[in-house]
Amino acid sequence: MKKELSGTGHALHEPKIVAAIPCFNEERHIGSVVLKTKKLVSNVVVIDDGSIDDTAEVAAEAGATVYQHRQNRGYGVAIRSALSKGREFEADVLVILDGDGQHDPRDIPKLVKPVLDGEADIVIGSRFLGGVNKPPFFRRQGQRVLTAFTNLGSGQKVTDSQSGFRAYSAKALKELDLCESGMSVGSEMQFAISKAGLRVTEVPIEVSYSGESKRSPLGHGLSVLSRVLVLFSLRQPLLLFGLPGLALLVAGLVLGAGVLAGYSDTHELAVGKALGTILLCLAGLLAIFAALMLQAMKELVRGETAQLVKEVKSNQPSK
Ligand SMILES: Nc1nc2c(ncn2[C@@H]2O[C@H](COP(=O)(O)OP(=O)(O)OP(=O)(O)O)[C@@H](O)[C@H]2O)c(=O)[nH]1
Ligand SMILES: [Mg+2]
Repeated sequence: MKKELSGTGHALHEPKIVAAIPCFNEERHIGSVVLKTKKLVSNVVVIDDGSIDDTAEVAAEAGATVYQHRQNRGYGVAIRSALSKGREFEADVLVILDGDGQHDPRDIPKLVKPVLDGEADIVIGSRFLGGVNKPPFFRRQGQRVLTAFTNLGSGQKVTDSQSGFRAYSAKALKELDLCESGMSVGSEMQFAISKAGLRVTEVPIEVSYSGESKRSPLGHGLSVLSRVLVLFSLRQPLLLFGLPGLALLVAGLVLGAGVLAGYSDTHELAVGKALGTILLCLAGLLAIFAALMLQAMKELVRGETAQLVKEVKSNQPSK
């Protein structure tokens, strides 16, 4: 199949571009997504995550290679399967896009280009970089909150941490190591990108939000946010817990000093303020304790991983 990429001008061989499409009950849209996508890439793989409709049949009929999970295992697991299919197909570039028709496959060349040009390992299709069609207002605000926390926690700044339309280089396929099984995998990827030192860039994409959302945006947002906070706390415990803990402790001590000063002047205890002091100090100390414990765990795991890597490299396990 001929690729319609142009202007990349450096490939010594025809680059192998593979598209992977995670799907859960997408029989209505997947046929047209596959038909549009296969004009632009070498192979289309549909990851059917235990759909109970005819997603797999429709996708195969349209010309995709279908890889099926026996039961629904979640979007994150489907993304991991997609990355592993990219490695299996020895893709020079793997593009992942949604199977519900919200992404426009005609944007694929735009996503693939920075990887082929050697400028990026991961290209994120951003809904917030000047595309005309943006997600509805409330979902946009939720996505902004998730992106803000993900950026702060991972130390990697992007405009759309939740986008499901991305391109990956062969290097990124080799180095990305993910564990999340739900929709928080996009955020986890940002932490993994930052850890692996991969280069990221974003390009604007168009999205179509004409249909009803399949899940409650609030429930979805909160579940992703809770996972982002867990990832954040594991990566930067001192920032997430230590700093607020210190602030609470200082506020408690300042309030306590006021209570003591008042008591020495009037010999009357301001009970409310005294209780506030105790609460603030306890909360602060607890947060600082949590930060130190998490930091110690993080360093322990890092030390053990480094030791393991050393052993594997020298192939001589220590006694
Ligand atoms: N493999 C897998 N894919 C899923 C699952 N849930 C959703 N998907 C697919 O992942 C893509 C994105 O899911 P959506 O539910 O559309 O998520 P979204 O686009 O963030 O949310 P909406 O705005 O409601 O469309 C679609 O292609 C879905 O079919 C799942 O549990 N497993
Ligand atoms: Mg969708």
